Amino acid sequence: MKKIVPQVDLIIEVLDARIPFSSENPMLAEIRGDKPCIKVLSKSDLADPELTKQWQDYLEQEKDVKTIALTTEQPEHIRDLLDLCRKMVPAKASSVKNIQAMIMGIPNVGKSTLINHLAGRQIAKTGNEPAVTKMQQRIKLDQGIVLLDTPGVLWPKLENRHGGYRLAITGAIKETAISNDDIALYAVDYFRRAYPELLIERYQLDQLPQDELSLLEMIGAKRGCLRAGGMVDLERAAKILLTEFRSSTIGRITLETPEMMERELVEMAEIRAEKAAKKEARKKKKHGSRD
Ligand SMILES: Nc1nc2c(ncn2[C@@H]2O[C@H](COP(=O)(O)OP(=O)(O)O)[C@@H](O)[C@H]2O)c(=O)[nH]1
Ligand SMILES: [Mg+2]
Repeated sequence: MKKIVPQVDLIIEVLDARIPFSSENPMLAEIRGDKPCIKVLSKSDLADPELTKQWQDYLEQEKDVKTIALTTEQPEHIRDLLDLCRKMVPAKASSVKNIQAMIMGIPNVGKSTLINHLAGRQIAKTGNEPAVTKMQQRIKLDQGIVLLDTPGVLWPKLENRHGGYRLAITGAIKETAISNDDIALYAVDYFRRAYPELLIERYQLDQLPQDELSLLEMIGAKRGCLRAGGMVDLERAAKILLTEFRSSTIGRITLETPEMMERELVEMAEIRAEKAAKKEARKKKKHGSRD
């Protein structure tokens, strides 16, 4: 990516509107330098519209960044992205020169679907499987825009445990060390606090229990996920909850807000500082014992 950036006029980063923070490339700000950037909030039909608006305002505070929320539910708006590309590169806006745009995003974020809509034909394979796009390719679009498609790569946000959970909840990561039950428990705990009314409505609950385990059990019981002896089958309850979140059957839900992002960035910085301090202390100790 570092090699390609100098050759392009513009960078298009495709983010999942439900997790604009956890699906972003944490290195992008550094890599792009002063190249203009469009952040596409994809699958916006699944996300909370109010929060999508909040995210757009927030992300556009960064210099040379514009955003656009898109969804395949409104394909007629997808090509607005091409107009925005031209606007973002004023030097070439009124010229016949091509605009070279690099497009990037984690697997499963909807990048191939977007490219196919922009091109008006089937170019990239789509699928609900991470990493379908493997090769880099150049795609010529209308309005003199050339897309440089890069393979979808997932940059591990190991530092932020919340990011791992949220990527797993949306299905962006399939093979994870976290069990389905834990993912669903994390999800239901967030829904309980952020979208209580959606849970009550969807699962016909009278009230919400205070802890996530009781809540997931209650949902499982409502759905008849019972094992012999009347115990709730948590694994099945977890599957139902995650499937219904991913299809937005529970409702339009966004898993993180700009405030949450800022808080977590502070936490991450603190953890990093703590680690560095410990390392320093160890070094000193080692050095000291040698003297
Ligand atoms: N609900 C919804 N699903 C979408 C949208 N765009 C893509 N998808 C689905 O997301 C999955 C991944 O899409 P794909 O384009 O292959 O993602 P890529 O890995 O980033 O290239 C597919 O099942 C698509 O049908 C959208 O706007 N809304
Ligand atoms: Mg793809």
